[in-house]
Amino acid sequence: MKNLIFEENYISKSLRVQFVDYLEGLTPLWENRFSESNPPPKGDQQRKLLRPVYWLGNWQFACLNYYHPPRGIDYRCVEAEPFPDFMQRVVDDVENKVRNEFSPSDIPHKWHLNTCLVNYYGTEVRDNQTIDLARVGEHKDFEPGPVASISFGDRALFQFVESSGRDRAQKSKVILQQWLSDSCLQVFGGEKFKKKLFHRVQRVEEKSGKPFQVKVENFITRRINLTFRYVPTEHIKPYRLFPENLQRDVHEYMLKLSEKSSFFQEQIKL
Ligand SMILES: O=C(O)CCC(=O)C(=O)O
Repeated sequence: MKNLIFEENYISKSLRVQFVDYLEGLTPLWENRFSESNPPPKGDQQRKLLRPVYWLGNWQFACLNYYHPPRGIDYRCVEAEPFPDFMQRVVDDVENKVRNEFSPSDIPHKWHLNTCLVNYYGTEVRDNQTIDLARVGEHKDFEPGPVASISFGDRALFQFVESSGRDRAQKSKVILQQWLSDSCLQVFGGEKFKKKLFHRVQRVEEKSGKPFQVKVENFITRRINLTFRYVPTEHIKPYRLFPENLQRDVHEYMLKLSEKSSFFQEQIKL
């Protein structure tokens, strides 16, 4: 049984049009890492994330410190918009693949892909200069079970690595790498790829010359990646049930989202 799937051209041309229309229509947020209730630790400072993001299913705001079991589970996941129908059908197909191909011991009880992080990769334009921000440092995804990723746009060099930890003098060891191309599917799970190894995006090519029409000021998007994950539903709560200080921390973001989304307009009516 496997715990890694890679399929090129998984998304058909007509489905791709639906995805791109939908993704270009979203208004991603460029979040700050910290907030009033969660200030930067000593020696660190407030900063923007490396890229704009959008979440479906639940929004894991960076300043709420993301979903991080076993301890970081309460008040991390704010209920967000459901997947649109066309996307849910793709997700159903991916889940079937996983159930057919992965070992049952690598699929948690009740696992289903109910969360999606959309990452927008590209270049920031600041003071007439361009700054390439198209990468992700090594990390693990802590949501339980397999994670499925779908990519659009320029190719990205994705690597599974054995981390060198805090020893910056030493490089992490690349165990497996894969170019993630437009419309491909990648799924990873299990002890090795999900639990033991870290993963990262080393770089994104700049070849297609066809940036996406995404509504983020001063940012040119050349790749969009969606990662589908599972968060146990009892750990997802509507905004109105969050403690007041945490509501305050994310209120500006909720307001911004509600400008374009009737779902978030309802959520902020306390
Ligand atoms: O962009 C990608 O291919 C991977 C993104 C990723 O590592 C993540 O969202 O955790």
